[in-house]
Amino acid sequence: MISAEKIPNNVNLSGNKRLQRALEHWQPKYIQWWKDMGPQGFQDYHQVYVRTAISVDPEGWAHFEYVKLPEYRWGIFLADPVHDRKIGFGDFFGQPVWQEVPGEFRNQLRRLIVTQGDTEPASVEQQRLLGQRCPSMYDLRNLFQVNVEEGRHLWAMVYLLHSYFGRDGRDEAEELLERQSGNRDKPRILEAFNEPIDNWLDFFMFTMFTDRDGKSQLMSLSESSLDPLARTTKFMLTEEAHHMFVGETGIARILERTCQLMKMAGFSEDVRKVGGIDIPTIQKHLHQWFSLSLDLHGSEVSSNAASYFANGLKGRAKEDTFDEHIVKNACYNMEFFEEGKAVTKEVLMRNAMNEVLRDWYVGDCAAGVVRWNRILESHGMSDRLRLPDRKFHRGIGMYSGFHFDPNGVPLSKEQWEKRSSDWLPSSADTEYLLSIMDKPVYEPGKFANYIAPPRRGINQQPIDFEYVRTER
Ligand code: BYC
Repeated sequence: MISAEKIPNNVNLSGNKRLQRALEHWQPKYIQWWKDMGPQGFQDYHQVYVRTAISVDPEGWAHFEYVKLPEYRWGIFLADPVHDRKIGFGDFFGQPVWQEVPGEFRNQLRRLIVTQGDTEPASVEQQRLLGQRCPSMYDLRNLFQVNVEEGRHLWAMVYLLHSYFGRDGRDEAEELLERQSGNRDKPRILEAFNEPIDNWLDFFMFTMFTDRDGKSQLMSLSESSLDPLARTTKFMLTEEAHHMFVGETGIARILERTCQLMKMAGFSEDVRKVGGIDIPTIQKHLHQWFSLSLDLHGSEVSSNAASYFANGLKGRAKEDTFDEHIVKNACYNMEFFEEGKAVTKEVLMRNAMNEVLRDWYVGDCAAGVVRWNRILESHGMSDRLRLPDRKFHRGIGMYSGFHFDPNGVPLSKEQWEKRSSDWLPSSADTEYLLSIMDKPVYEPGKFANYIAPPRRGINQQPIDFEYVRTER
């Protein structure tokens, strides 16, 4: 039975028979999907110290308890309404926001919501084997926290589909559980969500860079004229922040440990000899996940993006910080690549909205890399991590048919094939990473050799707290 106890919510679920009926049908399929495709080996006998959102106020969304993963209370929450909210951009600027889906934008909105929704279960699927290679109980708990919240983000999108898109929405909600990350016949919609994540370096890079695309996309959807979409995505952002924390501090702790091991090994030694992760390998994984996440912002010149903006469906991150919100005639200077050369041309700003959001995203990533480099600096290391040029290793958009090195220098196909394993993880790198992660560390307070402990525990608990306990 569907109840507010089982499904914490602030959408008056108990008074909404239509939504209850739709969820009663969908929820058992979701639980089955979670058991089949969620964290493997941690469904039946483990209790995890996780945060559950039970309301949107500061105390409510950070409620901690031990939970068996399939019994997590996936809830439905919208950020508080803004009184008298008006459309903040596009052709309908200044008009009241919509509480229902306008018929003419139904397909576009459904597509945006489905695309967003598809990424959430995809990431859980990508990460389902990681628990068996965890570097500590603290990290294991963080992985599961991220996983259950991605599950909740799927619920958030399914709530919108069930409430505002009738039969089509219900069908889409089912399909969200049918596509599978990496499946040849029914893959997930966006490319980065079909890539395997089988080691923890990939996981931390993913939560740093790909979850940050989640942040930029959710920020732009939280500007939407469809008020329930805006309020749903706004609340999702509070949870997204923790995911990026997991990624950023995960890499920071690996860097910390790498520096310690380098010193122990006498600086010139290969840190792999003492079981650490060398900086070139970290840089390669950064290249991989940053470039895949750049792709997630779509093509540089996009009529889809122009139309989303014009119709008020998807705005810019922090739309209210811009001076002008209609953006009809403004232009964007974009770097094209023609006949082997970079050429700057003006593009109508509305058509460049994917690139505008990508600019915001690159800035946010760059700030994180500066923080990582402070760790290297504090250990007296001369190595630095850096973001590659945005033309590097692109699979979507106008650079995708060409090859560039991490500095953005054009390369022939042959040059690229010769050198790409210097810049992107090779099978030997993956093999090495799996070799140092082959045994999970389940003892409270113990950490794998390649990663330093965190500065503090979760929810003011000690670092050696039993974050995941086993039922016998
Ligand atoms: N892979 O004009 P274009 C998150 C398709 S992450 C494959 O370039 P548009 C999370 C596109 O569909 C955030 N295909 O693209 C993070 C289109 O197809 P059609 C997820 C791609 O529409 C971690 C064609 O190429 N949220 O939350 O402007 C863990 C040309 O379209 C890709 C969203 O994405 C790709 N990467 O923009 C968990 C927000 N990129 O029309 C969760 C919703 C493009 O030719 N989505 N294509 O059939 C959107 O706003 C837009 O769909 C996109 C693409 C920004 C993704």
